[in-house]
Parts: sequence; C-alpha cells; structure tokens
Amino acid sequence: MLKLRSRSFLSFFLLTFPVAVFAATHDVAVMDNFFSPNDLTINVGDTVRWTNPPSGNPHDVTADNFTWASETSTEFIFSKTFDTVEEILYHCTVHSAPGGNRDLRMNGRITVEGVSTPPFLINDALSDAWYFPETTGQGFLIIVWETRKLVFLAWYTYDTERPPEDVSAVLGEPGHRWLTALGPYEGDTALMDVFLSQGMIFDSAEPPVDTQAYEGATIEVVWTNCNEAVVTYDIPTLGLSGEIPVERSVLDHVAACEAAQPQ
Ligand SMILES: [Cu+2]
Repeated sequence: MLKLRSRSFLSFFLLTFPVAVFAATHDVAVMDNFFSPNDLTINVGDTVRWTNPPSGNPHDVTADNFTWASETSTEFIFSKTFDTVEEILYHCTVHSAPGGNRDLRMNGRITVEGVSTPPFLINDALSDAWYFPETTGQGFLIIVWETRKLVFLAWYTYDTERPPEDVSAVLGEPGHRWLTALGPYEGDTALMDVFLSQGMIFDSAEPPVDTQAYEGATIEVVWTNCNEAVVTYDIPTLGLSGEIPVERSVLDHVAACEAAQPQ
C-alpha cells in the first residue's frame, strides 16, 4: 500500500515538475552592508527573494529609479517577480544611494533576460505525406535523411491550367504533374532545388529518364512544429511563386518527431 502511494506521488511529481522549472526563485542575502550576490542574471518571469535575517541591521531594497522598494527594517523577506527584459539597479537607502559601486557599497544589479525557445529541429520522423486541406487534390511526399542532412520532396500536382478537351492520356489524366526537389536542411528549414523528370514511359528503361533542374527554381520548407510546415515555392522562369501551409495526412509519426526535439 505504501509502495503504491509513493509511486503515485512520484508520477505526480514527474508530471508537474516540467511546469515548475520555467519560473525560478533566486535568493539574495541582505548583509552588513552589501547584497549577496550583488549581480544576478535571471529569466523573464523569475522571482528574486531578498532576505534580511532576524539578527540583521536595518536595511531595505529600493530600485534606483524608485519605482519599487521593500520596507526598511531589521528583518524582512521581500520578493519581486520580473516580467520584462530589463536591467535593474537597486540599493539600500540606509547605506547607499542610486548608482553606487556595488562592489564597494550596498548596491545590486539584476539583469532580466528573455527566455529563448529552442528552434524546431528537422528530423527523420517528419518523413510523411503532407498536404493543405483546402487543396486536397495535390500533396507532398517528404523524406528526411538525417545522416545525409538532406530533404527530398515530391509534389504531386497539376498543370497551371486544364488541358484542352481533346488531349487524352493512356494512364492517369493529362493534367497530372509531379515535381521533385532535393536539398540540405539546417535547424527548422530545408532549401531544395526543383527537378523535372520527363521523357519516359510507364515502367520502362527506354527511353531513358531526362531529369533537369528547373533553372533557379527552389522549394523551401520551414517547420513550425511536428505537424505544421510552410512550403514556399519559387519557379522564376514560369513566374510561379507562393506559400502553402501543410500538415500531415496522418499523425502516426508526430510522437517520434516530438521525442526528437530538444527538451
Ligand atoms: Cu543597508
């Protein structure tokens, strides 16, 4: 019974701990007559807690611009949360003044820094079928090779206008088009050159494939998370460019992708 309860507690702890680490409390001791530490770098949202111990002499914590202050007392605990990126200078009004040298006098500094979220990292688990729900007739097959740091993309789409009524195809329909793209990636972004394969017939070695790069054509894919990316295409020789927000057709590999992100 006891074991079960400790396990429940452990699960609770593990589930709640990641939330708790985002905002920290930093302690500063109010000494005679200095702050320890007197120079502190914290993240936005963190709290600083100044403690003047019971046996202390009268001190206070006062912003150099006088926008906030603790009581002046022989014993206090004063906490303040900092929600904006800024540098704060403070002092004790009993033993110093604004702008005093903190290494010689009772002055301190807090540097509040922005919390930078780590960038999304492209990984193998993004390999999938991607599409834009408003244009379901086309889609993208994307493959990521992490070891080679390459992304391949096949865009199954259509011509820019419908073929004439009298144009026919044996297999499929004459409006079908597919483009391929290949290129390196870094962080959340893959930048690929666009290729056009042509000249072949169905399941045959002859005539041989003629694969050509579209001159200057690029496709860039930027992922924002494990199920959202923006495909930006630019085919300058045809005057075609645009952005397509895409998502996966199924979500089976989202968990593996999320596991590959930095924590
Ligand atoms: Cu003081």
